[in-house]
Amino acid sequence: MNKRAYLEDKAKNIRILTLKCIGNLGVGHIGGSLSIADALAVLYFDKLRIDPQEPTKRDRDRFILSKGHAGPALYATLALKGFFDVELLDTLNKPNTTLPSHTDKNKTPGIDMTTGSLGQGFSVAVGMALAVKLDAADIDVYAMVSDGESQEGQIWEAAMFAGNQKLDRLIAFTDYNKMQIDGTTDEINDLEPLSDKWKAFGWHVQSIDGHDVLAIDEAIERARRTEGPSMILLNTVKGKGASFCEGKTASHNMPVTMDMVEEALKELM
Ligand SMILES: Cc1ncc(C[n+]2csc(CCOP(=O)(O)OP(=O)(O)O)c2C)c(N)n1
Ligand SMILES: [Mg+2]
Repeated sequence: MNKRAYLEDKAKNIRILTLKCIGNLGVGHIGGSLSIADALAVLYFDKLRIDPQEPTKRDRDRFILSKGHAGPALYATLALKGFFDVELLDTLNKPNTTLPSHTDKNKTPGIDMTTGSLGQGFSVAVGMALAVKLDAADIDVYAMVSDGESQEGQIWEAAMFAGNQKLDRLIAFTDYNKMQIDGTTDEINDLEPLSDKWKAFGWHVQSIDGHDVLAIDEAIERARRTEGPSMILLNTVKGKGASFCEGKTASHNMPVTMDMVEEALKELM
């Protein structure tokens, strides 16, 4: 199997498990989970130097899901990678689960930061990348930010600091699905010109198709070669891969029945 087919297969399986676990619960952040499946596939099945047997190893790459509400997609990825059994996904957000709807580093092996309060995870990623620089450690720090989240002032405080500190080992993504809770980002608080904003804060910026696994792969390699922090704008579609929610603002946090999941699985297969 070539690299594209391998990574696309991983992304498909991330989508399948994400749909199943949210369908099993009956409600969830399906839109923003499906939009990052391709980036998660590339990160976890090609880039991150991590060991599912040793999730807290000091010298490992870090991934911070700053848009913590997309926890289900990351749990699906971690299960596929072998951090825990796939069956555990059925406990998503149920009483006493180790898989809360928003990611929690104290509950789930493989989660590098507790997130959910938008803006905060990205600041932690910047702090980690500063520590990496001070220690001259061989660690890459990745962060996934969402577009609605990018309206938080905290994002830009951290962006300014990362640019000024020239944090080479920091690679961030924006899941640019152009939708947030109440509508589209352009009607609520437009981010454009987003590339220029990140450049002005001292970041190397790329804007790519966020559903093209090889484009994501190549963008990460370019980001690793460049000096200073890197932002990769992933042009995505909210709810990508399941027609009941694809491209719909209502997909943000919606009821999902097993019938809807069955239909979506047929489309994906
Ligand atoms: C500080 C903070 N304010 C509000 C919320 C509630 N909230 C959860 S997701 C979300 C916005 C979702 O839009 P976006 O950031 O674009 O996420 P995505 O489209 O990737 O799902 C909001 C306002 C929150 N989690 N944290
Ligand atoms: Mg969004």
